[in-house]
Amino acid sequence: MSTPRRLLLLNGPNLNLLGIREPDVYGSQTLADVVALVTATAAEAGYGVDALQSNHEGVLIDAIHAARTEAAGIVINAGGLTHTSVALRDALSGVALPVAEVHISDVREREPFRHHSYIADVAVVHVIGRGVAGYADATRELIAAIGA
Ligand code: CA2
Repeated sequence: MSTPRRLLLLNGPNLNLLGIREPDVYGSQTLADVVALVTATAAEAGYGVDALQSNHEGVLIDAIHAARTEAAGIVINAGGLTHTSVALRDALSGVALPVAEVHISDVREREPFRHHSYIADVAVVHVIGRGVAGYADATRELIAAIGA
C-alpha cells in the first residue's frame, strides 16, 4: 500500500483559545490561522492536511490510531498533555509514524513542570518557542523527514 500524501495536525487541550486569551504568551493568531498555515505549508510539498483540536485525551488518541493508515506523519501540539500523558505518548509510539512536536511558547523558559515532555523522544522534529510560525517550520521539517 502506498503512503498517503496527507498529514494529521493535532492540537490538544485549550488550544481552541488561541488568539482569544493570553496573547502575551501565545500571540494573537487563532487556531484557524494555525490550520491555514499548516495547510498552505504542506500544500507546497503536495501534502493535504487533516486537522483536529480536542480538549479530550481519548479523542486525540483515536485520531492518532486512525492516522496509522491515513497519514504519512503527525504534527502535534499536545498542550498540557505534553507534560502529563503516557497514554498519548504510547499512541504516538504505537502507530510508528514520524511525529513533529510543536510548542508555541518556549516551555524551557517557563515553569519547571513544563520542562518535561512525554512526547519528545517519540518525535523526530521538535520546534519550541517560535510562536505560531513554528507550525510551518515543523511541517516543512516533518515532510523532509518523511522523505517522499
Ligand atoms: O507553548 C505551547 O504551545 C504549549 O503547548 C501550550 C499549552 C501549554 O500547556 C504547554 O505547556 C505549552 C497550553 C495551551 C493553552 O493554550 C491557550 C491559548 C490561549 C489562551 C489560553 C490557553
